[in-house]
Amino acid sequence: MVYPGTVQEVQATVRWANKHLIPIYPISMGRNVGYGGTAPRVPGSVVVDLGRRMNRILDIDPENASCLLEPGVSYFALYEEIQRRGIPLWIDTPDVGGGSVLGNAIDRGVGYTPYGDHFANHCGMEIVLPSGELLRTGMGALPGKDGADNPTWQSFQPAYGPYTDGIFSQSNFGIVVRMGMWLMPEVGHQSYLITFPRDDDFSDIVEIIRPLAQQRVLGNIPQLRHVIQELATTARPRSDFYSGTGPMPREVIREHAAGLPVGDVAWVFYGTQYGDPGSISKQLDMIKAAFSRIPGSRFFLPSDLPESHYLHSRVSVCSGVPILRELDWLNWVPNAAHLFFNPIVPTRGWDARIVHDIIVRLHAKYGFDLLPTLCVAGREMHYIVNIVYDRSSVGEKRRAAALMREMIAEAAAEGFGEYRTHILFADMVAGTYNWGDNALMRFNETIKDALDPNGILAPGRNGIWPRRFRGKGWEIRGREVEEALDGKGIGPAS
Ligand code: EUG
Repeated sequence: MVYPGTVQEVQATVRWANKHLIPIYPISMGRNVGYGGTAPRVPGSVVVDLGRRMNRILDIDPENASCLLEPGVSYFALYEEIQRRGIPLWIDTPDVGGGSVLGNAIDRGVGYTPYGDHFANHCGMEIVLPSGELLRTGMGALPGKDGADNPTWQSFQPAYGPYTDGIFSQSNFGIVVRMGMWLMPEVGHQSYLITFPRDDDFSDIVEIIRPLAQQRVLGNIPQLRHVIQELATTARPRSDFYSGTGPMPREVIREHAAGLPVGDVAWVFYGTQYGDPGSISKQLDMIKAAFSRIPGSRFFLPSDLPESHYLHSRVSVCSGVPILRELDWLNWVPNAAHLFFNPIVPTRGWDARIVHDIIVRLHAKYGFDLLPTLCVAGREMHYIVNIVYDRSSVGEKRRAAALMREMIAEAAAEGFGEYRTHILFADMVAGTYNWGDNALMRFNETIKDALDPNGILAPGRNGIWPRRFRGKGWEIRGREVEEALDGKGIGPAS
């Protein structure tokens, strides 16, 4: 591990790695839970921990409503600093607030205020390239007066020429050491939930969400959850509800849901509206009218539900207050760890059903409870599956890995691909984006080899292998995942 404290120390580390041909693996704060945490893909890599010492908030600009951050600034730290200074701005936090603002944005994470698309709300980057050179993108490329930062670096994203920022997200082309983020002016907000009684209401719910989202009646990216999550977000273990093995039967979920605040339902929609009270009330009228087309749907405000109900946590997250409540479902099994499977699915009832059916069938086949959360936008939804497994059991880990592999392959065969994945599945997911004889990966490899000829920066990250490693047995395309779980690791030597 190295803990650089300055940009110059990051550059020195990169130059050292080039000299000795030792792979380095930058992390920001290393949470990345469900996606591989701090783990480098290649054993023997030096992890460059940018979070420990490069954790300064370099600027908060109340007029421009933006900030400039180092990689080690967490959602909590940014939130607390804005509160301390009394600035009426919101941050946007993902479900779990312990991670890095910069790291989540360049991994293209999601939050739940109107600024929830984190990458879309970043503005300007400073990047250490694999050569050790320093690059500023956007307006930052134009020097400010007398050596100052450019005054519009955090105001206009693309500036002039090719828009380079995208290639530094979900990649191993550079180390982002500074990044601007836009902040949202505080506004009134009202969270709510709507329940639907039948599992088969799924397609109709999706069809109703689509126009509401496209018209921007919905205020944020809402979440649609299955009622089993009402059990899981109580933080109680699964064994409180069911002592059998295999997925919890639907009747058992029903029986326990009946005793919980929203009752024996199938799907729960979590939304939030923004604005002044009059505007919110009009928005809610439209939303209630739209969903009332589904017989038996019911609308709840936080005041209708006990203080312990998960909706109260959504009030925080959806108004930019970071919390950790979402991790409660890790009590579900003993020694819990988790993996995410996240296909991008059109916001259309029919397509959603195809993916949903694959996921339901394969969870049953491999004996895992399906804990789905759908983050629904107007044209696509991130279908988030949490596979929660007992990490002390090699057998469960193997089953979880096999489930992942099969879901990736079956979804791809129907034309659906993941937006992000765990480091062990990066090659497989990258391999599904293979249109035109792998044109996209060949393009990525061309950039990788040009920028990082020694292949020192995060080899294998997001499935991109530098020439020095390519085709030598590092790629994980199949059963090697399960085989690696006995602790021997993966690579040409194992
Ligand atoms: C969640 C959402 C994500 C993700 C991982 C987890 C939510 C869990 C939209 O992206 O990548 C409840």
